[in-house]
Amino acid sequence: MVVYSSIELTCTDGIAILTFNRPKALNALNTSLLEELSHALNALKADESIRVLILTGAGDKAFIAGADISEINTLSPLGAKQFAQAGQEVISKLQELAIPVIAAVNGYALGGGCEMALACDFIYASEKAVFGLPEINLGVIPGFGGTQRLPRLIGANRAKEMIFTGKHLTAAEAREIGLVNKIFSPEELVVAATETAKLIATKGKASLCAAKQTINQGLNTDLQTGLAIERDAFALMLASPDAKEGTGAFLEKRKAVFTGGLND
Ligand code: DAK
Repeated sequence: MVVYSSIELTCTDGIAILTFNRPKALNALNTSLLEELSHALNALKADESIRVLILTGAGDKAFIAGADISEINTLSPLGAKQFAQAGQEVISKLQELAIPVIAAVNGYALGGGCEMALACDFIYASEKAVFGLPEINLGVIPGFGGTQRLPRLIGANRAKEMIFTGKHLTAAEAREIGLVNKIFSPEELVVAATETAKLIATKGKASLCAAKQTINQGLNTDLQTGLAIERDAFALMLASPDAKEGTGAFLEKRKAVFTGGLND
């Protein structure tokens, strides 16, 4: 069991909860946190038993209040490039994780924190959540994928308004524009995310991962290519042990029990 200092990782019944754990700095992203996150994502990728990941923040104020300003303030141009590369790599690694990932945003999700949530498959928020890309106030622009993932999710016009103004959005405003799926009280947030994760974890791991990959690949291509990707993935899934179990269980009028892994 690896002991981390800037994150916490717990795994129960196939559900991993990764908590950003620098509450005194509102869980701001520094190099050490990014390195630990990268390590944890590698470990989760290698663990066949993990079916869903939830990300959340320690304390009651923040998911992640952005990149650690005290660290980026000291960076040389080369250091900034290395920091950007580390951040982009780890956030891409998160987005490319085969299993579903839910962001449970419990407070400030600003800058790199908002971008971290955007790399998850969907976002649940507490009533206290605040979203924003305030980089423009620092004289820079989003550097961890915000200029690319936000417009894909909420549309270019709304993304431009958020990025040009740097304004904060409440949880309700974020839900209205499709950034957030659902809102809960702070106490219920992780419980609700875990309930959804448990439901997802009852599905076949291979078909979950194929659905995620197909949606993500399709978003970056034209409809015809996307449909071709879907056809191939569908055919592959139909040949899987989980498809035999799922269709067999329906015909036998019983509940399906999916035990297949990604290598079956
Ligand atoms: N970094 C470091 N420390 C932070 C922080 C941050 N982002 N945000 C908050 N803190 C610290 C505060 O300094 C304070 O520490 P102490 O003074 O207690 O030691 C503590 O957390 C509590 O914060 P406040 O006292 O400010 O709390 P308030 O409730 O008054 O305000 C706030 C909360 C979230 C509105 C405020 O803290 C705030 O505006 N924080 C900064 C938000 C922000 O601008 N975040 C950065 C966005 S820019 C790059 C790629 C990507 C990025 C950078 C580079 N490369 C291409 C190189 C990403 C950039 C960003 O994320």
